Amino acid sequence: MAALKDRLCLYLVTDTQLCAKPGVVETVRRAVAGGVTMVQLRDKTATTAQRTELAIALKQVLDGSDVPLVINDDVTAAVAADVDGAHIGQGDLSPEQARALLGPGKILGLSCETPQTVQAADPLIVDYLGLGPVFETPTKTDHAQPIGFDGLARLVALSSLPSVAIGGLYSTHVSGVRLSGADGMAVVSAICGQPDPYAAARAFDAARTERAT
Ligand code: TZP
Ligand code: MG
Repeated sequence: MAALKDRLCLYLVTDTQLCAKPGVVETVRRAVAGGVTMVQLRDKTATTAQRTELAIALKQVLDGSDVPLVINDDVTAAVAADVDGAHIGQGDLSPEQARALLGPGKILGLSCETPQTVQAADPLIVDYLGLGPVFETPTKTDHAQPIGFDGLARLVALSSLPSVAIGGLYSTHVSGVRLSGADGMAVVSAICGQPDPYAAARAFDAARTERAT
């Protein structure tokens, strides 16, 4: 698998409600064809059994690709479905507990909103950080005050770990995220809520190419 830093470039976080049409599996299939580089299965209301079943279906879609699949919150489902890893927040089980359950070869991501939590993240246990929310978002209501690009850059500078920015991000934010030093951007609404997930993913690539020329 390619370096994790590269995999974080365009990180899709699924939302079962927003993906209701055409469904999570089909949304992921189209979004990966459009350039998504990593996928997180996130469903706050599903059971472990439901997450496991959905993850197994997603694994089939991603089979043969270089796109890792991780599961949010539910390390048990990540182990049962034998996906690439898990993503946890500050209110979930500890990174040490998650790592013990996952084993050494799997990816472990950790959400951080403050300098203290970024500095506390142990690079021997955690593989990457999710930093944000950068902007206000309706997708996660229990988030801290948005940190903006300046706050994002401050958090990025505090850790040697690869990082992905999250919260209210769209293709128009590609250069802002890049300037912050984060390795990539994680999005929900910019792809899941869109009528054409393939085109929505392509828009990020186009924005990146535009910047480079
Ligand atoms: N964590 C911080 S903000 C957020 C999560 C899961 C939601 C991001 O959703 P959107 O729709 O890309 O703003
Ligand atoms: Mg969580």
